Amino acid sequence: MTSSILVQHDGPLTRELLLSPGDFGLGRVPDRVKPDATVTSVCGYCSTGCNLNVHLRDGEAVNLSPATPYPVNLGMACPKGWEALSVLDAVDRATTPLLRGADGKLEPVDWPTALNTFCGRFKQIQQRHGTDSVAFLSTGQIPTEEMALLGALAKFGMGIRHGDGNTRQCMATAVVAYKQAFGFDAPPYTYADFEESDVLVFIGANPCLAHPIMWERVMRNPHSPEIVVVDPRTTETAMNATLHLSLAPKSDMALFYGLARLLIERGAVDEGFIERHTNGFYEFAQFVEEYTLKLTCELTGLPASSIERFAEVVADGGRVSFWWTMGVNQSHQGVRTAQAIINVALMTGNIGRPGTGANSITGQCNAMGSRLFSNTTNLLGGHDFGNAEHRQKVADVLGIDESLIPHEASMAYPEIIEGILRGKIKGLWVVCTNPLHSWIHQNQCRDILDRLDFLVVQDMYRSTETAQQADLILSAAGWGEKDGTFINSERRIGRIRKVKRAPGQALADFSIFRLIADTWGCGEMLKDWTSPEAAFQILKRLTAGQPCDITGIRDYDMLDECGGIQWPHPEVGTRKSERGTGDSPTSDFRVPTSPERRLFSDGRFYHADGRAKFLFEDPRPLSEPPSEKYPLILLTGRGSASQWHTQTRTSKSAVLRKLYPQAVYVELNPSDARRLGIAHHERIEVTSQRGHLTATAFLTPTVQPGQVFIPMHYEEANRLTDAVFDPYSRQPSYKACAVAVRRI
Ligand SMILES: Nc1nc2c(c(=O)[nH]1)N[C@H]1C(S)=C(S)[C@@H](COP(=O)(O)OP(=O)(O)OC[C@H]3O[C@@H](n4cnc5c(=O)[nH]c(N)nc54)[C@H](O)[C@@H]3O)O[C@H]1N2
Ligand SMILES: Nc1nc2c(c(=O)[nH]1)N[C@H]1C(S)=C(S)[C@@H](COP(=O)(O)OP(=O)(O)OC[C@H]3O[C@@H](n4cnc5c(=O)[nH]c(N)nc54)[C@H](O)[C@@H]3O)O[C@H]1N2
Ligand code: SF4
Ligand SMILES: [Mo]
Repeated sequence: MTSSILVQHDGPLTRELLLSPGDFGLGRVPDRVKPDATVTSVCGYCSTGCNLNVHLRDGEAVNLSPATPYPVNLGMACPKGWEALSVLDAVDRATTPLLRGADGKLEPVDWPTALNTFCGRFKQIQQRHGTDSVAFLSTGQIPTEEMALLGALAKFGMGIRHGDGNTRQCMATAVVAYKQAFGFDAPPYTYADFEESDVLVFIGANPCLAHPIMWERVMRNPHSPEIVVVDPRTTETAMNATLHLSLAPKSDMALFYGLARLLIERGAVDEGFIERHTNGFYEFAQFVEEYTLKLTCELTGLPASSIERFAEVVADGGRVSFWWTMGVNQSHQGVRTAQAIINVALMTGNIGRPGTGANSITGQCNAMGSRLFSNTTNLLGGHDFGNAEHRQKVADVLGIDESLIPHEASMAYPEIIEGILRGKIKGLWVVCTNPLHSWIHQNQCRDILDRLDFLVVQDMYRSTETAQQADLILSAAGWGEKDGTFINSERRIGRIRKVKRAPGQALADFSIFRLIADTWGCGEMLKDWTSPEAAFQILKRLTAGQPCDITGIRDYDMLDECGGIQWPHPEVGTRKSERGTGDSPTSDFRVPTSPERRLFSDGRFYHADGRAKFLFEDPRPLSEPPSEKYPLILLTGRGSASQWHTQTRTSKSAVLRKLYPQAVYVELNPSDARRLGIAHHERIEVTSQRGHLTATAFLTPTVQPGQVFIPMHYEEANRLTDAVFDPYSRQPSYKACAVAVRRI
């Protein structure tokens, strides 16, 4: 059955828009699947990318269980994955579009009204203030096909030049660090490396609760590995470490420079690898001379014995892998910190071999998809907006005029926010992210978004902090209610499936983008993007010849057959049609040689000369050091394995809700509490220069004296944080600002 809706387009003209079968209908069951069968789908929360068996009755999902043969999770899932279906039925789902009326209330409207209002208001703003006065903010949590369609529609169809994603809050640092060091944004590892390492070093990462199934893979490592955890807090992960380096916040750069110096001193460097495959080592070696053990101890607050032991473990340990996440990326000097880690992996030759690597773990289910295909910082397919050849190639594949492609990347998220403050941006379209909870320095952010002439929020729920402030809410289907692919942390492309009907008139983001294209008047340009799978075929062609080449993936079914496929996977040989022989039609699409593949096994990096670069710089002091008035350092991050970000989804599961505290709490060291006269579970106030919150005190020795920790899942956390950014990646430094705590 094909549904259709009528849309008023440009005044009197009435157009009929076709939606793909199943948009309003029953969950689409693949033709060959029985209505009571089981289908698979990759989990829609974290970047681990576990595969789930979804059990159907009459074509609709009734339950799920972790998939066993999949090379990622091997039959395991964490609580969020197990509960993925239950969050879809919440009462606060946006079941129709909602428009703010003259009385200031959000009222349900039909899709034609919503689409006409969307296009009418944004066009009006562009006419009055220029095309750049409308921007978008997107996400790492929708399928690649959807984010690519959004990027193409907004930038080539609607003339929007500025759009960025919540991946700026998360991954921008790793992207820039890799691009500068390796020549392309390329996390090199495969999850088998967790099991093959002799030494695993986790820096600013708490996989025990943020990536529980990756952590399960570590627990399966048969080599009794040394596990080094670099984190100011004694996290769940640190409790499982053989060595915990509880350093001063944001002193990681100094630690890794000091480590590099010790390794050079001991002769624990791989001269052959450095000589053949890198540039800049000798300058780097000279630079780190200054980082004596004494200075490193001063800068990190660590005892000499710990740092020496760290060097010993890395030097003598065999295969060493380095894994970092938000403790590194979210920093005023994140890029150089990530590169301080990369430098140590390069100089010890710990890259390209099993059990090694300088490995940034991604966060969201499709962070990697957004890095390559969101058309924000990179032109579609990991291309460069500034490169004329790249623009022509993309234009040719899409069948559009090259002049439609901007010559520069977008403004980054913080510049978009600043653009609103300065009155340059008047219209904002927010897709699948919740900035009024997650963006830094919340009070300022709220005030800034208030200045917009028109705010559109496209979300599954109408109750999010940002949706509540919107002028128009577009009701979106979520994970489980639509088709597409995600790219996980080890570059594995996996398939997600529609297994449930979206509530009411909620539509897949893909369908919403297509309807907007038609209403805007640029539908013709995107006419080949007829379905997620058709879009996937376009994306494949865009990657030809790129480091992320996936032209060798035949179609969605091949992803299922192979247990997901890691990029790169280029097509081999020439096409059958060109050869004109009777070869088997699938011979161009060979199965990957191994289900687990890592990059750089030949030592060749993506810079023109094939070499990786050592990059380094003097560390800079904390942007807001503790003071007399604000004597404590606030750390923020994930609070439990059962809470996801701003909790719009996980708070809807009765099972998950039982697994974490419902109201905001603050972890405080008992010695600080004693000094401040604060008892366990007492109400306290936390204040920074920018705002305050009241919370329950949770006394624990897992935070150091002089530090407090607040999970980011509570809306209050970002009232305190400071709008400070890494200069290269523009990623916010969420994890260090000065606060004061007092009893109420
Ligand atoms: N349950 C759950 N899982 C998630 C998410 C979630 O919301 N909930 N979110 C997903 C996403 S998008 C992401 S990005 C990842 C994040 O995954 P992680 O980065 O592992 O999680 P965080 O808790 O944000 O930060 C990790 C650690 O950094 C430490 N840290 C703070 N400052 C410093 C410092 O200066 N140096 C060092 N070395 N460490 C520091 C913190 O104490 C914290 O323990 O998790 C993903 N997985
Ligand atoms: N203080 C502090 N702040 C932080 C962090 C920190 O460590 N400390 N971490 C930062 C990091 S790493 C991240 S990634 C961000 C995350 O910040 P956000 O992206 O703001 O967090 P989410 O709650 O994941 O928001 C996703 C939104 O999309 C909606 N949604 C889910 N699925 C779909 C879909 O398929 N379609 C549509 N249209 N909508 C959908 C959800 O309901 C939700 O409202 O937070 C950042 N903020
Ligand atoms: S570890 Fe991540 S991908 Fe796996 S089930 Fe949990 S949330 Fe989903
Ligand atoms: Mo993230």
